Amino acid sequence: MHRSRIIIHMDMDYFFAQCEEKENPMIKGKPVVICVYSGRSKDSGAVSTSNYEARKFGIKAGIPISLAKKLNPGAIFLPVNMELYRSVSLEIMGILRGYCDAIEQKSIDEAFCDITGKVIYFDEANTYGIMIKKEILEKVGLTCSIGVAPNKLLAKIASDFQKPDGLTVVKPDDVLDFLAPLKITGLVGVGKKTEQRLNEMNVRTIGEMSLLPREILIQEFGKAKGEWLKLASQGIDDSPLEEHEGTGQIGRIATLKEDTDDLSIINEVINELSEDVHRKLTERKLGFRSIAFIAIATDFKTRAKSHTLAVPAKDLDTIKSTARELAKQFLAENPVRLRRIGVRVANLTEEKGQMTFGDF
Ligand code: DCP
Ligand code: CA
Ligand code: CA
Repeated sequence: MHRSRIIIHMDMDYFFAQCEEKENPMIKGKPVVICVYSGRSKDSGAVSTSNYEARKFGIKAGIPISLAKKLNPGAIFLPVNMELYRSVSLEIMGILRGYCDAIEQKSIDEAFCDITGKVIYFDEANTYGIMIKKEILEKVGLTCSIGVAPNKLLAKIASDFQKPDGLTVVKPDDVLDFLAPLKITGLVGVGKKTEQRLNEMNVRTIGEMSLLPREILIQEFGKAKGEWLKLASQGIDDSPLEEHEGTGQIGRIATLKEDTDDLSIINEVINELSEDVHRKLTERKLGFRSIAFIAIATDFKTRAKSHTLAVPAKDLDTIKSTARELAKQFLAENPVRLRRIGVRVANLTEEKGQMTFGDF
C-alpha cells in the first residue's frame, strides 16, 4: 500500500502581539496593536498585527494606525521590536527542528515540517502535534496552531482551520470531505481574480471546483494553472519541502529556566546550544569563522557579542569555549540578568574553504 508523507504546518498565533504579551503580562487580555510607524507624523504608519481582542474592533494588519486609534482609542499601541520577535522565532524553530526530519521555514512565524519518519503513520499525528504545542508553550510561553496532513497544501489549510491554539489532523481518507465545504480562496494560489472567475462559473467551494472537468479549468486558466486547480481541489500536492536554513549563519536560542546572571548555569546552556549548532554544521559540512553569544536580558533588549577567528574552524570545542568566554565578558560589562541566551556561528565556509552566502 502506498503510504503518504506526513507534513506539519505550524503558524504562531498573533505572533508579534503575543511576544509582547509574553514579555509584559500586564497587557494580556487588553487589545494590543503592534505598529510600524513611518515617522512622518505622530500616527502615520500601518498596523503590523494585533491580538484577538483588538481584532474584535476591526483592527488588523495593514490598516493605518490613525484608523486603528479611531476604532479603539483605549487599545495598547506598541512599536515593532523585531529583535525580540527574531530571537523568539529562532527558539521556536529550534524546538520544531527537534521534532522533524526536515523543516522549511516560510516566514518569521511559520514552518513546514516533515514528520513521516517520526510517527507511526497518522494514528500518532495528533499526539505528536500536542507534544510540539506543549513544548513551545512550556519553553517559550506562546501558543501556535498546527495542521497535520499528507502534503503542504493541506497542512497549511489545516493549521488555519482552528486558530488560535488549534490542532487539526487531516488523514488521507478524510481529505475530500475536509476540503469540500471550504471556500476556494482557502487554497494558497487562488487569489481575488481567480475567485471572481470561478464565482462567475457558479463555483464557490473547493468541492464544487473538484467537480469541474480538467479541460474546462485549463480552457479558463491556461494549462499550468488549470491542471494545478484540478489537483489542488482534490487535495493533491507533491511539492517538496525546501530546506533553506541560511547558509550565512546558524544559531540556536533557548529560554533559561529563570532569569539569571549565574555563569555556571549559563555555561551549561551554552554547551547544549553549541552542540546543536555543531550538529547542524557537521550535517552540512560547513566551517565557520565567527562565533557570537546572544543575550536577551530582562529588559528584552537583544545584544550580541561576537568574535572572529584568524582562520576558519569546524570543531565543537571552539564554539563552546568561545561562546563561554564571550558570555563571561558580556556579564562583566553588563550587570544584567539574562532571560534567553543564544549561540550563533557565521562567516560559514564550505569544506573547500570558500565562503557561502545566504539570508536567513
Ligand atoms: N506581519 C506584518 N504585516 C502584515 C502581516 C504580518 O508585519 N501585513 C507580521 C506580524 C505578524 C507576523 O508577521 O505577527 C506573522 O503574520 P501572520 O500573518 O501569521 O499573522 P499573526 O501571527 O499576527 O496572526 P494569526 O494568529 O492570524 O496568524
Ligand atoms: Ca501567525
Ligand atoms: Ca504566518
